[in-house]
Amino acid sequence: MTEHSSDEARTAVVTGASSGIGEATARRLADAGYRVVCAARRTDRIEALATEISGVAVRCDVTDPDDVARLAEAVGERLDVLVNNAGGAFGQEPIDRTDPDDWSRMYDLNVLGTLRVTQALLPALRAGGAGTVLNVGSIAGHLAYEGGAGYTAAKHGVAMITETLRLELNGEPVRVTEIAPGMVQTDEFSLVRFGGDAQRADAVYAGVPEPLSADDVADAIAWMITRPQHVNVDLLVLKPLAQAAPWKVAREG
Ligand code: 8X3
Repeated sequence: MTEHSSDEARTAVVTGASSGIGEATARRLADAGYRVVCAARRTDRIEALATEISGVAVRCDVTDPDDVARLAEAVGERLDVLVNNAGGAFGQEPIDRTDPDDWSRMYDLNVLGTLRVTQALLPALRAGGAGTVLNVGSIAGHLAYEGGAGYTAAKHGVAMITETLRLELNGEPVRVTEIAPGMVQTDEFSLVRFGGDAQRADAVYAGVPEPLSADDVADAIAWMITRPQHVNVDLLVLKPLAQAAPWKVAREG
């Protein structure tokens, strides 16, 4: 296995780094000694974050192949870690009422976004000699829930990218891993899902004693990444104590 010399900073790319799990992961990886390339659409946020953690900000919308090509250019020839975090849900309607346009957007963002960035950065991960691809999936990628089909379909797609890539890279020095969080309370996930309806978004977490925080997930991601390179955490499912399933949450009050 190729090892890096101790004075050479390892580099990690985090997509969707402007908020939530992505931002928290960028901070955790910087704490762990990585030079973090913070990629997202909102340049003001990633520039502030990059300044704070001595990283680099690269504007990147993962649904835009030109942006992804520019990200790969900014990364250069060698890369150690890719965290495919950019993603999200649009809508939560039953199948008989769900909007196919929401499904297209979710597939483009979650599945094709992960594919585009992975394809573009895989050469640098291979060249680094000790790479890791970590896909931020969801419990929605491993089960079904009512109203969730568009999102669960997309996250199942992410899970299959993870599984397939691990098979295809077998024998190469690149780990392929997935974290599958359940209920995580972030500023934006549910608000985006419900098109800015704060009441609907707040109801998701109502009475839940302690949903996961973005930092709880980032902590687990950093743990997965900082295992010795021969240890591949295939899949880590992370839920708050109060959640047994998407539809089974112990609420107070
Ligand atoms: C978010 C978890 O249960 O809302 O990825 O689908 S869930």
